[in-house]
Order: sequence, then C-alpha cells, then structure tokens
Amino acid sequence: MGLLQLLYILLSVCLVWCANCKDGYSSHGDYCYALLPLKASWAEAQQYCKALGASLAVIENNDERLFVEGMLKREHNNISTGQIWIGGTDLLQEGQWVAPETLEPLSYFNWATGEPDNLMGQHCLAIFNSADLKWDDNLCEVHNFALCKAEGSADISIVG
Ligand SMILES: [Ca+2]
Ligand SMILES: [Ca+2]
Repeated sequence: MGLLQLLYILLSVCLVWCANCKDGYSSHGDYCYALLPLKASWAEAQQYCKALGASLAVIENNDERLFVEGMLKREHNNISTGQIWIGGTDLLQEGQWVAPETLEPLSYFNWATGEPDNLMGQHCLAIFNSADLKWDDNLCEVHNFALCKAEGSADISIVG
C-alpha cells in the first residue's frame, strides 16, 4: 500500500471519527451545541433536543458558560426576543435543580440578581436574553428558544 493510499484511508476514517459536530452545531470540548430555531415550552424543547439525539444543554462550569455566551451573542439576531431554555428544572422538588433525563443534581449556576425567585411557581431554567446573559427560573410553559447539547460522537442532525 502506498503512502498516499494510507493517508487517504486515514483521512476517510477521520472524516467519520474526527468530525466533532454536524452542520448547524457548534463544537466545544467533547460536546456539540445548537440553538433550536423555534420557540417551545421547556418540556417540548427537551423533546425536540432529544429527537435530535441531544438534550437541553446543562452548563457545568464557567468555561462552558463563557462558550455558550459567545455562541448566543453570535446568534443574537435570531433570538431577539424571549429567553433561551437550558437544561435544569426544580419541578420535582422546589429549589433542587436537576438535569433533564438524568436527574443529576446541578452544581453550577449563573443566576441573575434576585433569581431564582420561583415567581408563581417557576421551575424551568433559562438564560435571560439581556446583555449579561444571566440565568432565570421561569414558568415551564413559556415558549422560549432552546439550546441543545449532545456528545460530539452522537449521531445528531439539525432541523430546518
Ligand atoms: Ca421553582
Ligand atoms: Ca424567575
């Protein structure tokens, strides 16, 4: 086998295994992120993410938060109104925030001042669409944009 043939085979394999994210997704670390191009309730948004092989994005640390903020700022024209749903709910037990699907307790937050306030029973986690992109608990039935997150190796595809 010639060197070029070997390189070709390695490149072909890499196109499958090295590709981080499909079109429409942004890559960060081992994960791919996509903004849903529609507004939905938190539970509907989670179902849409799931249908794409993803889940509402659980933001786990400062580094990941900064990446997401950069992404949302780039997408600003597409999310001019409303908030952005992310992965987190305290629906099961007030004040105990857990991830969708896994129900793992969340340990990282970036609450806006005065949040979470549980106003009229707010149990779903969103990012305020404001300059500092801090977090809010909101009513789960509100229709917002949503951020999906999938493992880079997952077979995911984007809608629309
Ligand atoms: Ca709550
Ligand atoms: Ca709130």
